[in-house]
Amino acid sequence: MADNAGEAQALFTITTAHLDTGLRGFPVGSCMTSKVDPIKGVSYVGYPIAELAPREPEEVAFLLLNRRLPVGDELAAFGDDLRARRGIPSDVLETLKHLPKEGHPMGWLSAGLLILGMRTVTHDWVEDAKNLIARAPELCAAIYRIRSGWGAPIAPNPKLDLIADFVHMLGVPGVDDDAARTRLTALLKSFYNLHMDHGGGNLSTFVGKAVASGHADVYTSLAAAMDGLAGPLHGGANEACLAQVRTIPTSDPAELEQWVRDTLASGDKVYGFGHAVLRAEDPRATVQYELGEKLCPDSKVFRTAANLRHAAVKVLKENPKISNPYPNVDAVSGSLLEACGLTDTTYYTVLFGLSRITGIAAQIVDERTRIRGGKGAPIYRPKYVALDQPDRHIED
Ligand code: AMX
Repeated sequence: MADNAGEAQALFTITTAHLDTGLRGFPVGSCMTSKVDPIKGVSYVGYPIAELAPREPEEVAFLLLNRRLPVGDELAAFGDDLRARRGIPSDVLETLKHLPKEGHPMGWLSAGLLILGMRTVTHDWVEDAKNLIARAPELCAAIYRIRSGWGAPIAPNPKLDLIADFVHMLGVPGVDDDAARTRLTALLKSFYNLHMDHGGGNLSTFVGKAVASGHADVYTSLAAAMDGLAGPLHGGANEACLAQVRTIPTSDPAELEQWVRDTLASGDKVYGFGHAVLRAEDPRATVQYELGEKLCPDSKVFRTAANLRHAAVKVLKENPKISNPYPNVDAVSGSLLEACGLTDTTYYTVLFGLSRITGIAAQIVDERTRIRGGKGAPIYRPKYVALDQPDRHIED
């Protein structure tokens, strides 16, 4: 498609029935970083997500930015490049201290991105994207620490790689020995890789690219993208899922099956199951179930989520209207985060955002500097059909 985008191709027949359906499934652009297959799930530049999950996050970020894996000393050089870009001006961190504590952490993230942009923007798409990828961990860690009252922000440690440094800068109370830190780092590296990108049309990515199409800078575009991610129908679902798992009184498989039946009968959703596009278990869930067996097999909340994997599918399959009875990415991620020491669910979307910033920034770079022979996509301007607006005149 991208190679012959100039030629008209019949991808879709648009009728009035498509109005007011949230652009669901409309082909509106091309994406070079990732694609979502209903059965196989997401792949980044052709690599299945399960193969990328155990890699170093810098390697996966390099893949999205360059559309190939690093070879030779390129990974080390990219790591050094990101390291050299770290460091948030102290007055930006100072400004964060004045944000309202009752505001949701996603509001803080959006505000933080705008403030950071005001101080550090270069207006070069590639430079700003890399700077933001390098600095987002410090911003997110500072948001956690200041808003939660954990203490002053912790400065980056240039000896550490991106996510190990994030864990260092978080300084999570209770995660204070080497074993606990190693466990949280392993989890967050995987979490970061799994959440980086998910095709071009998900709400936050679409919003980020739309704002960038007006030539707003990377920071402004990513702030808008994070506003899109914040809602419970998008990035906020992991929070809702853990909240539900916490209420389940049992991890016994037979009792879980009955709990699913009772939940459906009450009209509630079984969070973490189903998907608008996928029609099989999300490979990002599969990776996380396996990781949980390694990192926290005895955690009660993880055991409940792991046993629900089978009990829920069995019951949801009995309902023919449910297109996909299988676990999605949110089925177990919250349980893992809690088991590894991050217990405040209101920050889970910030962790999702920290990772998704990388994918959206990579897609913005593609759309602004590579497509249409480097000219970039024109400003977004979809058509809204005027309804109930006949020509009228004011009578004297
Ligand atoms: N529990 C209860 N009912 C469910 C269900 C679930 N897990 N999954 C689907 N259904 C219901 C739908 O609500 C819908 O009911 P309706 O006809 O009365 O409106 C019917 O089954 C058919 O839905 P569908 O075509 O299978 O899915 P969809 O594309 O309309 O919705 C999704 C997809 C994810 C919103 C839905 O499966 C759901 O609500 N799941 C639970 C919430 C959840 O886990 N969200 C996270 C999704 C992952 C992500 O994007 N972060």
